[in-house]
Amino acid sequence: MQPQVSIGARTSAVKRHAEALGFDGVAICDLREVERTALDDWLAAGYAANMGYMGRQAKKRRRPAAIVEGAGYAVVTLSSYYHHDVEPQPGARVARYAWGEDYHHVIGERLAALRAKLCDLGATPERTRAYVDAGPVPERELAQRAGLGWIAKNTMLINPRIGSYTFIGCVLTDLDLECDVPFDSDHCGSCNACIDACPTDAFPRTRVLDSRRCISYLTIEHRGHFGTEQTEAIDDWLFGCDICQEVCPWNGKFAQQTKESRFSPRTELAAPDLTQLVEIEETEFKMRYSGTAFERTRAAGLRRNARALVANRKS
Ligand code: B12
Ligand code: SF4
Ligand code: SF4
Repeated sequence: MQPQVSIGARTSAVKRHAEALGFDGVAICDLREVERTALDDWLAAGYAANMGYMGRQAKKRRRPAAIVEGAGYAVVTLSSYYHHDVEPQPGARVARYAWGEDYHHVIGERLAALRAKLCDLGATPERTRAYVDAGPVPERELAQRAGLGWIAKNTMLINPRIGSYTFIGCVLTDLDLECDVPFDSDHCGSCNACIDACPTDAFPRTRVLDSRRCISYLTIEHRGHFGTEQTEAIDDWLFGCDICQEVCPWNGKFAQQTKESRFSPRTELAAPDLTQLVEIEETEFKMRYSGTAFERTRAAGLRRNARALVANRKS
């Protein structure tokens, strides 16, 4: 049963609460079907590489209303993780999103508080669930639909106020809320800087990314060894890649320093010492990197990346 507060007052209360929790953007959309062909074509072309979960989740990604039974709305949030440059160790670059505490924890905590607010306002707890980069949620599409930005040529969701160095987080809910207007304009214009700058030509066309060629995929999601081509492709990137965001004029002008102290750069993440990583074992890896985004590669993946960087440095 939903309470007797007007839908407008309820929606404002949710948004005010999200802002107080530290989110840099919040908006609401409904969970009607996702435009089918983009995801299907992407999967059929093999652009998901070995991320088998993308195929397994496809049915729900296309039909987000099926993710949580009874949930018809998404409260979509943006959180900036941008931090000014940190001097990298020569030969080891790390993508900005991984410089501080694991965003799954930080944003997950904020989303849990937002979910609690939705439940206070009358949402059914079993029909109200939070997600950040986990589960079958088509996060960028929901953010675009909620009006938080456009899906740019580099496939990132760009918000015109703060750029693209943001995490998207969602709470899917059955609470009736007022939806925002989708962001239907495209502000890339004639710019092609990201496509031109990608060192591995990972964009077969604008707004489509072939993960098999993407340094972010290779260094984070790829399991197993690297061949020569993959070793060379990652160049000096130890974990992730930011090139197609660094060259974007919207980030140049509008990226905003994060307000979240837990995203402040830690030296062992933002400027790691390669020599300590080429032989790193699981126990030490856990001691050093528990609670950070690095956990995703485990010790074996980080070792592999570090060794590739050393090989690239020599060649
Ligand atoms: C798989 C994945 C990857 C893969 C593939 C990336 C890709 N471009 O598809 C790899 C490992 C390469 C990757 C890399 C990165 N990722 Co990633 N990734 C994801 C994940 C799990 C799924 C993305 C996906 O569905 N891809 C499939 C393609 C087909 O989907 P899509 O490009 O989003 O397009 C869909 C819709 O947007 C729509 N669409 C496309 N164009 C248009 C246009 C219009 C007008 C409309 C209406 C719809 C539409 O159709 C598609 C079908 O649904 C999401 C989290 C999530 N649950 O969604 C994070 C996510 C996209 N990643 C994120 C981040 C931060 C990164 C990196 C920056 C990390 C780094 N620095 O190394 C890089 C960026 C590389 C890049 N240019 O995309 C953030 C992006 C935040 C943002 N502001 O956009 C997300 C949202 C995670 C999060 N919760 O914050 N990622
Ligand atoms: S993250 Fe790096 S490798 Fe991947 S598409 Fe962007 S520039 Fe290319
Ligand atoms: S670099 Fe240019 S084309 Fe690429 S996302 Fe930014 S504005 Fe769009």
